[in-house]
Amino acid sequence: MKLSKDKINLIKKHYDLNGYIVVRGLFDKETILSAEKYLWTYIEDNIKNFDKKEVNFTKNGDINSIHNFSKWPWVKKLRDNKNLKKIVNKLIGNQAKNFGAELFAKPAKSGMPAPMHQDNYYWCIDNACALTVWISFGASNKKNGGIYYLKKTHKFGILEHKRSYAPGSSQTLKYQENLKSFKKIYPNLQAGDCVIHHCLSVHGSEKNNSNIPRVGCTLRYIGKNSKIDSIMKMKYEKDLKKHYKKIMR
Ligand SMILES: O=C(O)CCC(=O)C(=O)O
Repeated sequence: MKLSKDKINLIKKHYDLNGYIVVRGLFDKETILSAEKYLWTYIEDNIKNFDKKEVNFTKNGDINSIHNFSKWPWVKKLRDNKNLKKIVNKLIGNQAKNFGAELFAKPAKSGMPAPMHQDNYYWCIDNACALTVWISFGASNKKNGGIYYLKKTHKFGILEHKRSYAPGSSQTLKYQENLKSFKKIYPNLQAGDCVIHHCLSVHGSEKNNSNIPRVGCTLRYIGKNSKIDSIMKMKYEKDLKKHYKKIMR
């Protein structure tokens, strides 16, 4: 179904206001089912080709996340969704460029948390003109470690972070007590729904203690004129080295 101009304008209005927006049924369930069916065989066939640092396992040895997942052929198919293209270009405000893809597989019972953070602390985009489309492959909610947001925090600029030593999420907000007055909002998602968040929106996710896996894949975008800020990146990479030194011992 083609999204109307009015609907896209409304999506932008809510995204600008809150720093994230849920888009229900952006992908039909059959598409997501086909993608997920192929996902696990693709991982099995390619596990040796991934950079070790990019793959995180739970204590049970199941895959929790893969941080450079752009080569999965379904990434291109998902990106080609016409409604998605229109929304992303509208939200970014100029022609959007691809900026990678990730898998957050968060298995039942053992799926690991993503500590509270802002994506741009990792990405280091100079004008913070960047976003993530988090696509749900099944149920994602508070019970199974669904992603949460602190509303309107994208308006604060970049906040201080510190090393978290959490596998797959090396950084977390340094002064979380300052954000205690913000309620965590857990979007309740089904297969094919997605949530789009600004790269400065504070967000995270908790452990998956439930019996239901919480699988999602992200598509990331930056503005046509956005660049990586080399000073921000140098600082981040210095921290990242220390993170790996500790967790890969
Ligand atoms: O899927 C998750 O649990 C975390 C995802 C996340 O932090 C992100 O997409 O930036």
